[in-house]
Amino acid sequence: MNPEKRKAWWRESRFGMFIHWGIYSLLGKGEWVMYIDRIPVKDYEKLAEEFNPVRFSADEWVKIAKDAGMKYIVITSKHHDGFSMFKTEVSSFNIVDGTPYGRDIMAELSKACEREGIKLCFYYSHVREWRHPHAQSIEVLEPGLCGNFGNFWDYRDERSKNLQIYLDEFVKPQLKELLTNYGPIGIIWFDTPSLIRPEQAQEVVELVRELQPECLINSRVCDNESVDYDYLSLGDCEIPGIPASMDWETPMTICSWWGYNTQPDNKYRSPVEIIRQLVDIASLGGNYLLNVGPDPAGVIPEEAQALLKIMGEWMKINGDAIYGTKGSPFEKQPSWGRITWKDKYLYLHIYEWQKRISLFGLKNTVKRCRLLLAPDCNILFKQTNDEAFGFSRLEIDLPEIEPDPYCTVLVAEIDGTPDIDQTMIQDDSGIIRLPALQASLHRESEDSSVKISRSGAISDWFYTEDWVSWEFIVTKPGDYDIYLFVKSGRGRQKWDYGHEAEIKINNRKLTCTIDEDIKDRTSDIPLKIFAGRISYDTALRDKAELRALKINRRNLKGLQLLSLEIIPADK
Ligand code: JFZ
Repeated sequence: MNPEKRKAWWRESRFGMFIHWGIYSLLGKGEWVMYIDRIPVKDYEKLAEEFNPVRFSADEWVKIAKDAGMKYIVITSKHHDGFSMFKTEVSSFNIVDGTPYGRDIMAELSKACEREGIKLCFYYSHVREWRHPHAQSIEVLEPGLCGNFGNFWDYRDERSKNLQIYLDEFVKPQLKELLTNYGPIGIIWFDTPSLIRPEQAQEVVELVRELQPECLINSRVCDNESVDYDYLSLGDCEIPGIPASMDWETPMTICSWWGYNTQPDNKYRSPVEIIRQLVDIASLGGNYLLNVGPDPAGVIPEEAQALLKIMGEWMKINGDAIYGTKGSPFEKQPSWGRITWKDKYLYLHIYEWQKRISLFGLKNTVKRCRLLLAPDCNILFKQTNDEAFGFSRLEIDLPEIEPDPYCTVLVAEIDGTPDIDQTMIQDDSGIIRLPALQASLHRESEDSSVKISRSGAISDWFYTEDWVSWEFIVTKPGDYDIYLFVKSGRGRQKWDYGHEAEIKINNRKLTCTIDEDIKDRTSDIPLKIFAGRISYDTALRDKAELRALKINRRNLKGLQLLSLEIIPADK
């Protein structure tokens, strides 16, 4: 099966529902409760005797997903607790044989999804499990540091665990059932591969390919790149800082937890947050898999339903700007919002409504512009070419209407595939943001490993021989303050600081120290380091060169630069 063909429906979908549901919902403390409370298997399995979700309705869940604009559903068929949410011959610890409910919800979901044209997909925890004595537990967290995320309270002797037994006796027979008994499956969404060996994982992949060649497999099947998969699952709730060159998906919670949680600290996201997450991710070329955690009765919590209803209302008007689109053709996102595109249409997702927006570097001719929420509204725009610097500018006058409270989409029809001059030009905000992603990396150390990480920061910058530079156009003379934005640690995550930097810009040389009182730093908000003030007397092309005079790397993080910013002194 051609991987491109296999992924076509998934790329078109862009937006799916994740569902974490299991007997753990009875305790209202999320899907890790068995591990966190070290509940012995013999006690945990008693939960199944209480599980009777009489209010479950497959039709209702599928309608909620479809009305929200979601095109696929990934539901936990078996999570780390080892309870199977489907009829299985492998273990009686399952929803049909092991609970008073006795119904196979996956069979009901399969029929409802088929009726409504929604792809049914299964999450499956194939390595980490707390019930089976041979499931994996030790995990390598980083060089020299391991974590034990298996059941070490019932099964203390790690040496007696044999993952192959678990894979052969439990996992593979269950995958056969999941890929035989429920019709066409869109994805097997593997999770937490821990220490499964590549050859073991490849056998699992081959089994899926053999049973359903069109079924997608995500990257969490194995941590080793040699094993075949179809797309990258980012870290939980991870939104990258860079457009990815491969297919990827962000799994996102709609509140603080994946599984049903009644704790007071469980907070739901806002409508603007989830809508802009969807747009941010689509503008980077990814899929958004938004999770709900149904309660023990089988009901999706009201707060989640309310958010999904708002999302659906937005998608009804703006879905064209998401489905089947590609990430922004502009390397630099505009200050007013995000961009997606498909065919001959650029979709301008406007977060900050204003009188006029500009777009620089578009070489295409724009034929017409219209608002998705008001297609008949006449939109005035003009395209000019700057004589001095030769860059093109599209200016669009935004009408005096009530914009969408979350994101207003304007579609610009152009004369073909986007053709962009990626030169960095000062935009209407006056700020010139030079992202690491668009820097020229000068790797002049023979041990250089400097690169751009998924977060969009320069990473592995350990040697002062390496340096970075940008070229850009200043259109507005004036005084500007120069800042470095540097990625730092969050909570217990370590980072490095105390670096010395030198910036050459506008024939000036500025220096600064990248430091911070580490003990107080708990958020991952970037460090904003002032380097100095410069003046531009005229519009010009300029170049910024950033060198490190000193780099600390005690935590093997080095200088993690996110951007250099040239900010009008009066801002
Ligand atoms: C795993 C599960 O442990 C969790 O319960 C949930 O199902 C989530 C979707 O997946 O948790 C992870 C897995 C991977 C990362 C973080 C949490 N990661 O790669 O950062």
